[in-house]
Amino acid sequence: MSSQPLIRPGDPGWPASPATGPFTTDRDWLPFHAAPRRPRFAPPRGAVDAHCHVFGPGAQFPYASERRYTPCDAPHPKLFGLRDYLGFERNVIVQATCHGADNRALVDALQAADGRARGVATVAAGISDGELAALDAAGVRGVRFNFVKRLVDTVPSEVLLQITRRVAPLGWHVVIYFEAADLPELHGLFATLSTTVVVDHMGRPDVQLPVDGPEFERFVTLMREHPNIWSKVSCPDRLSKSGPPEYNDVVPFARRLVETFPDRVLWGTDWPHPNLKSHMPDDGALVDFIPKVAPTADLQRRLLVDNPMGLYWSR
Ligand code: 0GY
Repeated sequence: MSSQPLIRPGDPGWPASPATGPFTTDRDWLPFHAAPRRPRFAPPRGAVDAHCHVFGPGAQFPYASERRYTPCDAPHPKLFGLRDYLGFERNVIVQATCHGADNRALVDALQAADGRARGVATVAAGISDGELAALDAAGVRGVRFNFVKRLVDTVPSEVLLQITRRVAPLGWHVVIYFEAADLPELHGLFATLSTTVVVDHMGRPDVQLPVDGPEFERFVTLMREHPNIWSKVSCPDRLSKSGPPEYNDVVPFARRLVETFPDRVLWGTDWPHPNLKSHMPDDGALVDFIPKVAPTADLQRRLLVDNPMGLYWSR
């Protein structure tokens, strides 16, 4: 149980503070929204924010030397305060690249969550069985492989397959993050992963291309041909050209996945929204994106409750 009180939007301590410890937040870093509004859409009981992060605080959980960015601190009392404020009950916290394969901030957040958070870690090939067991005990249920070149160095496929073989017996899944343009090159690797595989942010489609055009069709076909592949219909703020607060150009892409694969989709805020350059989304507006892509109560319940509960809270 956390001894740290939650910090909600509207509380004096809510607005972002710079990285603490020996760290300096990047000069062009956009801090998370200082005053998100309450969403109009009320998530169903038991809703899960299945993609979010914790950053530091740097003084306690140092950012990794190999990181490509230094964020503002975004500690778990704020993440859990936002969870309550937006009407969610649980979080899936995804290890961010600024912490590399040092999962201590993630584990600390999981241990503070009183069973209401699960984690997706980043692990190196040399991780011991004992370390994997400790992550599992803390609530980690997956590993993340990142293929976005601005965020990480390339890891050889053999290493990723070796890690997959190590975590599969624990019942963990693999989360993959890549750009749509790189899917043809990565397709062979993804097709060989035998665990459940969850794709971040719909494989980052170019939403200026048609929703039934070759690029997005390639992704839909990947999901159709591989029933173990799921997608998060998250991050309209990263993908949209039409912009906030509606992100209308992203709606057809997310809605297509929700309607075609209703039992293999997840949704998340992506708080605290690393590396955004154009604007910082209002988290309340992001929640109001949900009924546009999952228009019925049944689809909303699967997206926000049944699917994440089955994947992350089955034991
Ligand atoms: C996201 C997206 C980004 C960053 C990371 O781990 C990360 O650093 O995932 C991004 O920069 O697109 O899902 O948070």
